[in-house]
Amino acid sequence: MDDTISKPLRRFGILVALVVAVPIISYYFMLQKKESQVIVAIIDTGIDLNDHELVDKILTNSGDSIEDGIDSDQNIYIDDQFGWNFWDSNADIDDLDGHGTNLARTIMNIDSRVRIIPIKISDHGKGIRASDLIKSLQYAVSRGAKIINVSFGITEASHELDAVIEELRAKNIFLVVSAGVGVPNPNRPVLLSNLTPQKYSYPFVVAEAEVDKDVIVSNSNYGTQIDLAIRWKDSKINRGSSFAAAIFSGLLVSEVQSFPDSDLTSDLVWSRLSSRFQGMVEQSEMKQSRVPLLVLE
Ligand SMILES: [Ca+2]
Ligand SMILES: [Ca+2]
Repeated sequence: MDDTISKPLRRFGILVALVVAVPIISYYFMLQKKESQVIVAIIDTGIDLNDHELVDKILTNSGDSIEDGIDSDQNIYIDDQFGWNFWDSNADIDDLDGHGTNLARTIMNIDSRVRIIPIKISDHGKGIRASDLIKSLQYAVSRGAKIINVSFGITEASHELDAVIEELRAKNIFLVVSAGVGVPNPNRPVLLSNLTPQKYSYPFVVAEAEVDKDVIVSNSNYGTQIDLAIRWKDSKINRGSSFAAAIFSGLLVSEVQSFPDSDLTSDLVWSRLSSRFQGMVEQSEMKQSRVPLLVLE
């Protein structure tokens, strides 16, 4: 082969390859970067540390990632490399119950482009204190959460929570809350105006709709606070409004992914999702107060 022709040709070929490849590779890494940006805090029973798929999705706190007994980032939580356990006041966020783990799996099932902050507020969902809810929400904000999932409600109220909820609103951090079933008796639904944080207007309060009837499940708590009901048939997702909330958190992840560089407000996200509503459903205890239905296909 004549080297005087092939050399410039080879160089030209390499140049073309670079011109084509570099933007593709950059775009790929840009997508990877953006796709890992939606931070979801799950305030619940923690996360199963044996579930490697989930553990890979936990957001590491780079400011205090070494277990050395030193609060390196001086946020008062010692060695909070993953999250914090407000129930036991330590950094152990392992889930002994399974509820928090299943919430995380549900969110990932809807959209896996997440980083999770596991915040443990109870071992088995009982005895949750308002003061810990406040600290949990503040912790989620400090770690950069865009979405906070709260699949429980408490009867203890606290005016200190008003300011925290207002902070979430001001910062466009979405708070997703389940309607839940009766507290303390799951068969005796309560008015949501008696439950925290359901009674606030800012959170998205999500209920579970019956699979085959246009009604919210009969043991659901009730009130005008419910923003929507979700219906799903997928047997991989547990029943209960805890998981309706997690589904909605997952849908919000997708919405945030669609607006990676903007301050997406709850009003905008609501108007975008409302195009997917499929009619209205009744509440068993308050038939005059119907809510929009979202069906998970
Ligand atoms: Ca710390
Ligand atoms: Ca440390």
